[in-house]
Amino acid sequence: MAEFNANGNNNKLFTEKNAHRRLSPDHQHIRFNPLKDEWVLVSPHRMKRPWKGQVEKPQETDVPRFDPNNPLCPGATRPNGKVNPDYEKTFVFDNDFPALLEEGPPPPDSDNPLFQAAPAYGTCKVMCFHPWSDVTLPIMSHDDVHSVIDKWAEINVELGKKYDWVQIFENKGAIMGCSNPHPHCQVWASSFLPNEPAVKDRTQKAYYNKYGNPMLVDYVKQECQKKNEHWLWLVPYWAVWPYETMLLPKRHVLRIEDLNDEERNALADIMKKLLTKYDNMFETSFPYSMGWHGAPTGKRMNEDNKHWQLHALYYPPLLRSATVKKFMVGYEMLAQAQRDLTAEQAAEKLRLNIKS
Ligand code: H2U
Repeated sequence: MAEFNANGNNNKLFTEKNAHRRLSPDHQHIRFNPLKDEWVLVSPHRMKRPWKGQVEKPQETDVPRFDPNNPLCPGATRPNGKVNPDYEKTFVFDNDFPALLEEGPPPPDSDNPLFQAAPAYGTCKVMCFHPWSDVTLPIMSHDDVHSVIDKWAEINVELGKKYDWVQIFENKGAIMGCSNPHPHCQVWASSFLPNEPAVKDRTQKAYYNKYGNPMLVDYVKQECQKKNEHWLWLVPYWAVWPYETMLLPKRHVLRIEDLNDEERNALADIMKKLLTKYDNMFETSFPYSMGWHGAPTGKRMNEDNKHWQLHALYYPPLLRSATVKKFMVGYEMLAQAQRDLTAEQAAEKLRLNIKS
């Protein structure tokens, strides 16, 4: 299948800059995601069809600033009897219902290729962004968002000493399975590299070995615009979710803790801007799952990881309005991901804040 237009020269990777812009915005095609080594079917003509499918409930809007019964609030007692401190910025605690534990018996060895299991150890944390339940990142102050970024970096260092992968992620909105409206994210650290980063480790390494540059650093150069000196926010060429976006440092950065203060400030700025754009898109507190991917940690910390580039991913589920979501079912489950509007159309709508 079509590969990159590579000519083998590290400094002239692509024979025609922005050739992808010549893709028809009206006709179906498949696009390659080099990070995940998979294809997405793009069918922009489907945007014309009328919507007769499921309509979701509107987002919860009347969240009280403080609810003593909300286990994420300052001073609240969690179901296990632990009392939260009266925190004023961020607050991190051990998840009371963790998916990964630090210890446990390993599964039995098996020489049968059809029945393979391996030990899995780890720890899960919950991180509250702010003491108030009625705020979200885009409406928090720049300083408070900066504190969140600093805390993300700190956790990555702390858990990265022991674990090979530290997954920082935020589920926002009930539609994304978020169980609590209080602004928070989760951190799951594991003794193993989960599937998504394992594939990205392989693809980025292969690209580096072939072209001599980190894949996403080359991608930044191709897509770069000047608005933010340190960060690039874009709908990736290979996006699957309608308004999926990626946030990339313009400099080659391996992990979140490697960001300098200027880059953290610029990140707080761009996060507030992009999340405001999301909220304005369908005039709702925009739901999404987001997370950070950077070079592995733990025993992989001292390996050669220069093929990695730090990036954040935003996967919002909405398609047409605050209440019409994209379903990843049917063809997506059985064949491959499919999207309607093109990545370029989605980017234009986000840029101009036009509803579809
Ligand atoms: P969501 O980000 O998907 O809403 O998850 C919130 C997490 O908070 C969830 O993993 C944890 C849940 O286990 N939690 C606690 O650890 N203690 C509580 O008292 C409430 C929720």
